[in-house]
This record gives sequence, C-alpha cells and structure tokens, in this order.
Amino acid sequence: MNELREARAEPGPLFEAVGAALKREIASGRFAGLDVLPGERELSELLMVSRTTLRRAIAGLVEEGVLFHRHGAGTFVRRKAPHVEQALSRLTSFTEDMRSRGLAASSREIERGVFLPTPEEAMMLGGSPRESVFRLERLRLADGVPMAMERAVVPTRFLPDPSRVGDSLYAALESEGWRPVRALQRLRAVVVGAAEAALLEVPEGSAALDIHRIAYLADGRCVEYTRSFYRSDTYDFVAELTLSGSSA
Ligand code: 16G
Repeated sequence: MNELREARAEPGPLFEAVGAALKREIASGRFAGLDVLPGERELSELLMVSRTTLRRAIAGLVEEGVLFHRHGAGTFVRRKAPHVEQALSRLTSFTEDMRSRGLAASSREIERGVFLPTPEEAMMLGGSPRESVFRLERLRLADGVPMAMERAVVPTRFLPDPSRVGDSLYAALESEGWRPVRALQRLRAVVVGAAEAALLEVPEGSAALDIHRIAYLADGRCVEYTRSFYRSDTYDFVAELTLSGSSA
C-alpha cells in the first residue's frame, strides 16, 4: 500500500488524493480476487488518514460507480461486466446466449412458486385469472456478474412439475415439448430504483432496458410472459432492418 501512502503528498484535498490512489489500486487489480474492500479501520490505518477522510474518499468512488455498498456486507469493487450484442430477431434463452459467447450463465433466485396470476400477468398471457402460473424471478449473471433481472410466468399446464425447472426455463419447456417458437418483445429505457440497482450492482439512477416478452407456441397459444430489466451498460440489442417489400 506504499502508493496509497504517497497519496498524502499529492496536492488538493486529501480525500480526493486518497480516492484517486484507491482508484489506481483498483485499476491495477489489487482487490481483483477479493471484490470486497478491506474494513474501514484497516484501510485508514494503512493509509494513515482519518476515518472521516477515508469515508469521503469512498463516498466519492461510490458516486462515480467504482465502488458500491451492499447492505450489511461491506463496500465492494464493481466488477467489469461483459459486453454482449444480442440480435433482436432470434428467440434464444439467456443460458444459450451466454454459452454461445463463452460466458458461464448462472442465476440467483428471488422468487419461485405456483401462484394465481396478477391481473397484468393474466392479461399478458391471455388466460384466465383463475388459471395458476409458475412464477420465477431471477437475477441472471454472466461469469458471476449481474446482467439482468427477470420475472417469468408460465401457465402451469405447460409446466406440470415446476420443481423440474433447473438453470434454464427454456430447456425445461423444451423437455415438456412446449418451447416457444415466436415472441413479441417491447423494450423501453428506464432508470433503476434502489432495490434493482443493488441487485444489478449499478449505481442507483442508472439506465436500464425494461423488456416485456410474450412468447407463443406454433399454434398461437401464449406460453411465457417475462418482464426483465437489463443493464444498459452490458447489452446492445441489435436489429436487422430490410427495405419494406424487399425480397432479400
Ligand atoms: C431470455 C428471455 C426471457 C426467457 C429467458 C430464458 C430476453 C429479453 N428474455 O433472457 O424471456 O425467459 O431467456 O432463459 O431475451 P433460460 O432458459 O436461461 O432460463
């Protein structure tokens, strides 16, 4: 931490110099395998600065998005998220998308169970409000970095045994013979609130894509309604456009 100590010699307010030095350390990969920053006491002793100065330096880096707080767990270094280009014309699953890019897909489950649909879900699925749905809300990660939050609902008649849904919802639907073949998707830009920001590990107020997907079987029945929030810094959705009436 010699470099951090040298921060004291830099001109300007001390907390800014400490912040800049911490940033250099992070960029050099010092905390790479660790993710969580050492505790306040340890850092302030190493830097020979007061806890107040350290706190101001850390607050500045949180504002810049270099660090983030996780309630009750400490201050973490924001990991660099993979950047993904996603064709809007292909009906693929998150697991397949990540795998095809050599990234390891994983999920953190937030909610899973069989429920009666909310009025919005029943409407989107075009079904009866009395027909139960399997609801699965997950944080989706690529190489351990949060990319999106997804809340999927599937009428239980297509998934009679939801406990068999493992890492991939589409794989489970495929094994039942109900994999969707067509989908309508609506995307719009939103700003994430505190709860989503904490899960997605982005600063509160960051931009995200709010995506609604309604997916259908070949016979036109609706099999899935999913609402997702995709981090806008990790995803580019790419659409191919052709001249109307062109045969190409
Ligand atoms: C994608 C889909 C989502 C689908 C999920 C299945 C978008 C915007 N969303 O993330 O609707 O439920 O894939 O992924 O593309 P899984 O098979 O890995 O669970």
